[in-house]
Amino acid sequence: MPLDDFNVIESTLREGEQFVGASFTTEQKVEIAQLLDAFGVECIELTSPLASPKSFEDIKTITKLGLKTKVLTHTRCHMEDAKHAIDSGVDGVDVVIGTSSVLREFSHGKDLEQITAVALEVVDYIRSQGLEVRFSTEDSFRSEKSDLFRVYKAVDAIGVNRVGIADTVGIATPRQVYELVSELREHVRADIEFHGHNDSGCAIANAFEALDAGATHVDTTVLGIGERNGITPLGGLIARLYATDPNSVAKYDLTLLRTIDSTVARFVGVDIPFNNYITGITAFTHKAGIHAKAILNNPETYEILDPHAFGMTRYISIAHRLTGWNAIKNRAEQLGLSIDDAHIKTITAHIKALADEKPLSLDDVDGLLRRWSNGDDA
Ligand code: HCA
Ligand code: CU
Repeated sequence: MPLDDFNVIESTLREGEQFVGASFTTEQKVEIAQLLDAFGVECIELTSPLASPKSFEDIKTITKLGLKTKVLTHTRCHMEDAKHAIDSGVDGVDVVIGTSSVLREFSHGKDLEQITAVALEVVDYIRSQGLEVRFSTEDSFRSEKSDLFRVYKAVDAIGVNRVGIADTVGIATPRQVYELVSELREHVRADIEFHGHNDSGCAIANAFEALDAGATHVDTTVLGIGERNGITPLGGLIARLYATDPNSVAKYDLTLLRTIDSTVARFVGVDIPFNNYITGITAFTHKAGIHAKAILNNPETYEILDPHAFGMTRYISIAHRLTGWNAIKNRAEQLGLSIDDAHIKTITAHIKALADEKPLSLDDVDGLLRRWSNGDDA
């Protein structure tokens, strides 16, 4: 597919609000919406207007910001919800209803006939009001495929804009996602959206497979925040797509990712994880001597993502026992010190021996290099 023609539905202001640490103020929501708009996401999804009076007011505020991105809200597949959603001024409504037997029994209590009937009524109503509408089945991967396709085909026949597949519990594997989306692609003409939770660590791979199989829209949140351990992270999806083809994400302002991640991290009271895609503190850090040497010769040896494309810089860690003389030589050059290779090798051996005794800092290494270049032997 259409890796050259996909859309991000950024749900930090809906799924992300379901993260335990999230309780955004109006000002914070506006800041997040504006950052995501500047980044270039195609759609943002906001919490249901029925969640609270403030949620309703905040949707109205955000729809009046004049953003380029489409503003969507998310509600149950319910006429009352649909009416409120339309009153809030959004461009479109994402509706969802559970189709798995466990949700049918313990959540809304409707059978498939009733689900189909209400889906048709709500989709038709939203369309009649001139808004875009998406119909999604919660917990799609624990639903009977025949049930899913029956409802999807019914709403497709009356002109739904998008159908959504939701891996609500994070159970799906990339292969299952690929197969379900491919089959659905053959049965509906509507756009296809994928929403994947990360309980078993497959959210990015699943979103990528969905796109590869013909999905047109992928849901993300900043840092992946959401219910439990969240969904496909925006930065992680971007990393995956960039690694496949940098052109596929050239439409976004990638240099904003760091500000976006750090802003949302601050608002929800967490740090950016050290190993986060692109913006984690170690994402572009190289350590072993062999890696450092190759990176210094040509960064492509060990980097599939160019840090500069994201406004980030690479860091080569040299003050440890795995260091190599090429990296130490490079550091001497950075410091403007002229030391011949034989001496650099001796200093490197010394650094390794010292690092076996105690943790070293870059200052320790710099001090050693300076002393040797002054003709001092220790
Ligand atoms: C939830 C709902 C949802 C909806 C996804 C969608 C999910 O459980 O809170 O609208 O496609 O994961 O099923 O986020
Ligand atoms: Cu979800």
